[in-house]
Amino acid sequence: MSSSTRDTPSNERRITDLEVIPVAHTEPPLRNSWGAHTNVAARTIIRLTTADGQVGIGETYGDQKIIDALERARSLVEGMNPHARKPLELRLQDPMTYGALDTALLDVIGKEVGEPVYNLLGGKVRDEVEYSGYLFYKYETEAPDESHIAPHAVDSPETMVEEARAFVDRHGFSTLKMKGGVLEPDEEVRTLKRLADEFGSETPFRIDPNGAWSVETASRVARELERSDLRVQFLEDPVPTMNAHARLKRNTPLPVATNMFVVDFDQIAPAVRTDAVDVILSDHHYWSGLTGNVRLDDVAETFDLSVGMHSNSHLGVSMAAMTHVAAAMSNLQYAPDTHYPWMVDDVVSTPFTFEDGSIPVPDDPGLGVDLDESKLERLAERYEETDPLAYSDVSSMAAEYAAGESSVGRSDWLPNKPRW
Ligand code: GKR
Ligand code: MG
Repeated sequence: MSSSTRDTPSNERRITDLEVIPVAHTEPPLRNSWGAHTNVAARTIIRLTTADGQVGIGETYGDQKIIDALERARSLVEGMNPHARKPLELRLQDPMTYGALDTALLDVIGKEVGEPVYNLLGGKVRDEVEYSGYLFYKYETEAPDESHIAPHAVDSPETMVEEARAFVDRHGFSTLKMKGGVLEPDEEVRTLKRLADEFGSETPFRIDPNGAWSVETASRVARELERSDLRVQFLEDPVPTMNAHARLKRNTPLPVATNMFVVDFDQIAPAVRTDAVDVILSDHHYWSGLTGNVRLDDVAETFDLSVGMHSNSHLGVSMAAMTHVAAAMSNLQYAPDTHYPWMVDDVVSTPFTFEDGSIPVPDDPGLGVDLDESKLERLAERYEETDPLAYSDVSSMAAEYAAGESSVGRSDWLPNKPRW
């Protein structure tokens, strides 16, 4: 079979301009098993323009590596037909770089054909996307204003219940995920039990220690949770490796989810072969964009695996992208995660609000969100002025600790795993 790289003749529809715009936004000092979020963090906004003036936007991580990769992709993107996504994916050979462009290309196409992005992904199977309320232990927030939720330190079961109450009252979440791997495992179990006392044991819970526990510790925690009346949806990355998950799964009937050891299509086969996972957490930022996420949804279903959705700190463009793709994923069985309620800055004209913990799927053509030029400019200037650490690069969180550069800096910090 001969292959062709001829994608389309239409010149006015071609991409003429790729803008890669790093921005800096404020973050609360959320804690995890690597360290804590920095006060100012980086993201990258992608803007594509076609010869006839159509604009498409995307958002991705903010580290120098992705910025450089997007800059290197410029010669492939400028001049391309926005519909020719597969050849671009093949030429890039990099799911993360492609993922950033895929969202912006689908936004262009959606506006061109007058369809919301979910319809380009096969159509929506839900009208609104329920998100989980993502709870974190945290340090005290510096200079909070009324938009900050839980500004005080959250470092005990009691303070976590206060945080969760504020979260649920403000956004209406009915599924709760707690970031673990911060306090002693028994203290984190005690926190989950206190949350169940507060919100009812029928509330679905998840805990995600990001691989901070050994198989032995995780097995003990799992037994404790099985004995409780907590409704545990899954244990998320309780242990550090695929092999450790396979061992853990022999010790517990609780489902196991991951966004750490199955992060690429190549890793699905070994995970299935070793029975290491029940739920793969998708993420369009690194699973080859929205297109790749729908592919993952189908592949996972073939192997009787469930799908959820992972998040990192993100702004409104990613919120829109996540909502469109979640609407189109028929095998998505768990409320996706989002860091969005923790964010105080945004780049979109109309930031999203949760209704009973859900976001209605936007029906306008494309992603259905626009950039607010003045907000974008302000956050882009801030990036230039502050040279923020990119949150996606987890080593930067550890580095922040090591350098002791922030108010939470600790020079003795080593995020080695398992920790307990
Ligand atoms: O934002 O601190 C955080 C999370 O721990 C993040 O690093 C993870 O990528 O949320 C993520 C997860 O589910 O593992
Ligand atoms: Mg996780």
